[in-house]
Amino acid sequence: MAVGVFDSGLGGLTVLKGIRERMPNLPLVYLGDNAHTPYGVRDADDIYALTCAGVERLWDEGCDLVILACNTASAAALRRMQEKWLPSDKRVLGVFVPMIEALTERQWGDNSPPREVAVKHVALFATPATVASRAFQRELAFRAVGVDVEAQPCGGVVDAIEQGDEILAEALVASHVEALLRRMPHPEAAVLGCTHYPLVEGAFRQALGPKVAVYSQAGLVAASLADYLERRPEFMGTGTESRFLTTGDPVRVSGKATQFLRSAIRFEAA
Ligand code: DGN
Repeated sequence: MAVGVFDSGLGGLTVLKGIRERMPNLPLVYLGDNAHTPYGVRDADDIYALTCAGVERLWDEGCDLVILACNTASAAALRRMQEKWLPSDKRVLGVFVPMIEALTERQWGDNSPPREVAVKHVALFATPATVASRAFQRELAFRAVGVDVEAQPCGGVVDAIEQGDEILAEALVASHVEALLRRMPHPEAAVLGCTHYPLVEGAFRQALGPKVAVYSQAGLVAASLADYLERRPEFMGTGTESRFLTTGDPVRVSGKATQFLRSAIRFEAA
């Protein structure tokens, strides 16, 4: 048994890296749906069907707990999936809640009514599908009142990162940040709501300036998972080996992933 990590492609590797830094011996099985990436431009039903197929594949691998390391999939599919599989002994967790808990200074599982929080103006950067879903605002409203969210769909950034075109990715980030700051000149916090964005976090920070607190997911999701496993050790898994599966071409995906994380990774066919 291992913990499953699912993503539409390579972006979830930033979350996997965060988990490994925090829990180096936790066995993980990563599944990238590279055959169908990117999800960010698909409609919600399509994303739901692909995400269910990916998670079920990880269950076949013995992963009773799966992290959806993709905001687009979490936004379109997580709530529906959690409802569908609630009666089972399997669990699926997403990447929004840890970030929103950090933003609203809440402990995991604190279901008290929404309340005033310190942060009042939040800039959200995410894929067009995540922004269109309004899932971030919905989850935030369960926990906080009086927070103004300005969302920027960052078209093109994921593709530029996947193609390894750092210059284009950084130029797109700068123009998306500029567009958002025209609508909300002084956010106190910026949320990087896409698992690809830690790879261009420097460009976000530079364009936003030093006064904006940047919330990036890898560390937050890892901390939240560590906390969850402390309370639910039955999901911890056995052994220490991690595996990497892809619905795409394993040789091509291994090459890209190695470039992406700057450390050697070998994918197998899912
Ligand atoms: N990394 C994915 C996310 O967090 O939303 C987006 C990738 C994609 O499929 N566009």
